[in-house]
Amino acid sequence: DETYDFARIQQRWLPVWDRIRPFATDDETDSRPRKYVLDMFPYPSGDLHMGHAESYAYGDVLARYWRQQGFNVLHPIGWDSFGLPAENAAIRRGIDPKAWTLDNIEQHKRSMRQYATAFDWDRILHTSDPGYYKWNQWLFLELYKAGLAYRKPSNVNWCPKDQTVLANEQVIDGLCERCDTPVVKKKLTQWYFKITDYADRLLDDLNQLEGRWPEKVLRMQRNWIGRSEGAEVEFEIEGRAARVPVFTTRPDTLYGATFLVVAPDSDLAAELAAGSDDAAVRMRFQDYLEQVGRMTEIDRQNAERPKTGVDLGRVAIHPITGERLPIWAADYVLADYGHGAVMAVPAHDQRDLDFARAFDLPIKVVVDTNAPVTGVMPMIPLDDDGNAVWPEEVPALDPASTGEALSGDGRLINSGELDGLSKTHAIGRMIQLLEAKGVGRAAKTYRLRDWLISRQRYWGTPIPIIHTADGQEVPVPLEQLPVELPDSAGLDLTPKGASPLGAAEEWATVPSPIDGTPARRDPDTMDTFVDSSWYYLRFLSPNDSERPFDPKQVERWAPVDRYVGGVEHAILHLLYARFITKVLFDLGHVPFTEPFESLLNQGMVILDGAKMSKSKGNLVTLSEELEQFGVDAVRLTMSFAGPPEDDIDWKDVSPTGSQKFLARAWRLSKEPLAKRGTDPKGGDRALRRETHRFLADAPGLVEALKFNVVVARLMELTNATRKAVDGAAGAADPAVREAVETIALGLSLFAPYTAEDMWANLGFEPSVANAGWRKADRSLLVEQTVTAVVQVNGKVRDRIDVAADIDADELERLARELPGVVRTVGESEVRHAIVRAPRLVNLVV
Ligand code: ANZ
Repeated sequence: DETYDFARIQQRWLPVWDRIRPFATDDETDSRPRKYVLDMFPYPSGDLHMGHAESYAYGDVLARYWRQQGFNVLHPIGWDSFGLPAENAAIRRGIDPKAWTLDNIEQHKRSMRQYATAFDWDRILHTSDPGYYKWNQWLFLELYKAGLAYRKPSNVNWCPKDQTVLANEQVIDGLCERCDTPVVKKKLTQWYFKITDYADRLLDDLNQLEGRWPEKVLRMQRNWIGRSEGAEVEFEIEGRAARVPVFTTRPDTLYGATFLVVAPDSDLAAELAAGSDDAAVRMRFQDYLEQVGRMTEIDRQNAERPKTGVDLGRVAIHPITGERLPIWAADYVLADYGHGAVMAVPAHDQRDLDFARAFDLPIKVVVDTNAPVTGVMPMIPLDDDGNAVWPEEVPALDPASTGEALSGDGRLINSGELDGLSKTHAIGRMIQLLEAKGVGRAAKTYRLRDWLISRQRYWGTPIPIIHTADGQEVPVPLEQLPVELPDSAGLDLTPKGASPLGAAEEWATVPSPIDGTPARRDPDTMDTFVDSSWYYLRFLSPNDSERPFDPKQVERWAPVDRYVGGVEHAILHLLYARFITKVLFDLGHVPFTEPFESLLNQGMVILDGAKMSKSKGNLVTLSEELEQFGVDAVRLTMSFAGPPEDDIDWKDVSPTGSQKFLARAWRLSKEPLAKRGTDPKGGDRALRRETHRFLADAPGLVEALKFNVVVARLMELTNATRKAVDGAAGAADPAVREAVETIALGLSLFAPYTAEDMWANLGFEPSVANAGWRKADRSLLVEQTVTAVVQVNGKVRDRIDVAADIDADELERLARELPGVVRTVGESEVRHAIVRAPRLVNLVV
């Protein structure tokens, strides 16, 4: 049959691959160099969609490429199968989350197999498997023992609709990331991982990833960690024993501090208000606190909003001047940043200025922002004729009337010993002064918060802690892990603000590991980001029941060479995985500190410039595309669309075009070609050059992630081959066979079914995926060639086409291998070689 029929080809090769398992990774006996290519594992909800198809196409190009290059490649897949999607779906349909999850995993597996993903099917895992989450619990206990897991009561982000706590990272513009409900604050006792201990390392180590991770991701991580450098300044409070610290990035402006502001929802505000003699103050504070509690995070951080606040009727003492400063509570100060309190410098900070103007508080200028800071003249703007345009007048240093804070650099004024210094010098000097007086020091603060891992939901890893009747928390002994989830039957999973596990009486009641008296299991489950923070290690020994990962295999494979996935994980997942890797390093479990050597974030598949979604009704369904165009055409289209990090508008691409190209390539394999193994040397030279150019260029292009260029080059090679077949060379020219074999090898990265079928047509055994890349013959790459004459003892014995710029050594080497030369020289020894590159070689024997 001479027509390209993708459905028939798919049917033909799937069972063969099932049998020969081309992507099983044998690591015990294999001494080839290794590559670990990892696709972010999916949530098993619904069938695969266009986004998966794109991402897996790219991961596969890389995995298949390294295989062809002779590497032992690990390319595993699993499912991130705990979490709200499963639980919510289960609640809506009244079925067991476990059954629902397993069904979805089966569906995914079928679709991935059909999509011909190059996964090692012997290493699959899913995180809701007790054999997996046992090790989440182990990990939790490792952190707990190291003092990195702790419980504290705190104001947490609460989604009133999902009835669950959210990490800061899951609150997007004040809304729940899942359901867009405004998030409110709620006081709860929760488990945290102390990621803030690692803030500096998480930030500084990003420098190592420069050039290997997308710049955008590095920037997002840096902003998320948000290191600010400045000072901690302590203020004495009248009627309070301990001083109150504030964090400031501008200690140089301390002389301009005219009041303090504390976050209303901080413990300090409550304490200060309670300590006021004035009952009216106490009442006003209570009212204000309630008002603030009703507000969403978005409102609160909106700088445009009129400032609100209450005077707490308390007095702070300025640490340098001894002035008495009023203390206010206001919601523009956040309870969980810095120390939850600020020294307000209204002349130089806009928020403080707005507040001071609203409540008529003093404003004191301490930096002359008109004064030049360097010895050099300030830049004077020039007009079109090049004449200096002198400012009409120097702007007034009067923020009280202009309403504009003077935030720029300048020279210090009204600041005692700091007068005349620039901002930078004044910051250094002030820190010295504070340190000398023992009332402050250089300090850093971070936007990063500790990682809240408690969830009041059923479908997650139970936290392996037991609470005794007398209030102690006791780790579940290792030999009792996993703490398995109780059956969901009979449990009410609908969110109520407390974990459904607490109601599983039989499960929750256990004897205390200390003395056997009745105790209770912690009812919360872990954030699923714990599961995905280390899964890349589990793939190395997924069935090991003795330990989370085998150190020998870790040594062999980890860290991941190439991680492929969506930019939506740029912050949360990657930050947590980096953190956990550093913890595991510190605890001696892994020998490296970064999990992912390089990262590829693919763009989105969109339609008509818009994100696809069910609700918008602009969904392109993967299964329908596959049905219509075939797996290979869809995969090829993804790779051909453009650089992988760009979005693909499915309106602008042509799976039909891809399909036509594949048919053209495939038909070449059906031509009456030269016999397998025919030496291509005498074949059509122009075509051979095209073939070897492709072989030479494709590896660099794949490694630079220019998949689309590789596909374009394959199209060119296909056209050139067709021309040779239909032209003077003819199908039987050995250069044609060489070209078609090369096309099949190249296509094996992008269109595995077509490539396999071509390979079979060419007379080879499956699988083309493991055939091995061919080395380009360099001598064919240059356009300019000359024919060199090769003599033995002065008699012409052979001729060879070589590059015009070939060097003498190379020419001699090639000459010695020529059949005519080998025949003549026989066993004799070449005593002398006269080489005149590029035209003549004379061997003297
Ligand atoms: C005095 C001052 C003077 C400030 C000045 C700025 C300019 P970043 O850069 O984001 O770290 N701040 C400190 N803790 C705060 C909190 N819990 N809530 C709201 N604001 C807080 O910002 C650091 C600055 O933000 C600090 O420096 C403090 O105001 C304020 F001319 O102190 B500054």
